[in-house]
Amino acid sequence: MVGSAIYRQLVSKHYSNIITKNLSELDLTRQSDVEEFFQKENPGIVIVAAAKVGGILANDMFRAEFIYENLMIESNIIHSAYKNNVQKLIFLGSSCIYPKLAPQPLKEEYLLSDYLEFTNEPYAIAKIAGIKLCENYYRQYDCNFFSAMPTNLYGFNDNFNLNTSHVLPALIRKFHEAKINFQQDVVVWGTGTPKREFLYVDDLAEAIVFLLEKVNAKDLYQAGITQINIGKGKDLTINELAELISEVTSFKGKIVYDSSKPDGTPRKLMDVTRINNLGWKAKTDLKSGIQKTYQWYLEKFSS
Ligand code: GFB
Repeated sequence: MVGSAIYRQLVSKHYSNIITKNLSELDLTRQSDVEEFFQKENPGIVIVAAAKVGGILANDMFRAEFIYENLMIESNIIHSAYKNNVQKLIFLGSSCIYPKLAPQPLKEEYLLSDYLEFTNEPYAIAKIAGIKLCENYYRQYDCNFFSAMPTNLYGFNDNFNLNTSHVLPALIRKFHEAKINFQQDVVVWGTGTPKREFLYVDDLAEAIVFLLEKVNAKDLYQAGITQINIGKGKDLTINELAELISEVTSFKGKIVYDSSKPDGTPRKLMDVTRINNLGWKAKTDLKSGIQKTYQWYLEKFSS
């Protein structure tokens, strides 16, 4: 989802020589394959969007895979980027790197100030290691490598598998299927009270190209931070999200909560003052982003 959105954004801004690889072409967990790829292609700029990702249940169930694969992917890419003199590298993570009970909104400075949330601790630890790789390759080798942390994302090419997806695509699918199958209710996990912030993936792609063009590693590290937040600066409860998706999909039944499923972090609202002050702001409002994503889902999956 993220890689293809960044690709679309680069193409729309007339960038050329864009190299992309999917998993079947290059397994980023294999060190020698990654080394060979860098030697052959010799990229000038690297954007690390590749990662093992998933929703709250996938993070909790596949804990070993989430920490192992993400550590391997980022270590292999960042070290090869250093060895091949890459001019700029942007590493992407997630808002779950911040402590579970950090003050809100989440400022960049709150990294490593307290304990992480249990369900996504393996993923968060791997992503924090990626941030620290970039920081320390800058400190020791002067590499122009830095990290950007998007909030929860959604949009075209999202994962709609109900066991592994994030909440927003899961609810689009659940409400749509409930409507076409004339079901009376839709089951939403947890209590509905946690708050989340959602960013449309094409807005994220625009932010990444903005950072690519305007920001360098030293700007962050000299300001005393190691990663820059990307978000909308607005959140809502899972209950409010469910009501909005129910409206967009025209589902007329009831919403039921399954409190046997985890809530995860109570709230993770990004403080986006820094990126806003640099001159970037998210454009897409949540309702129209959900409408576009639902339309894409219908074209892709609905007969
Ligand atoms: O999006 P989500 O899976 O991940 O869940 P996180 C967000 C909230 O939505 C949780 C609730 O409180 C879920 O219990 N929820 C309600 C649902 N219904 C559903 C449903 O049908 N499916 C899903 N998936 N959730 C992930 C992290 O956390 O967010 C990752 O685990 C990463 O590491 C990612 O940071 C962005 O927002 O809780």
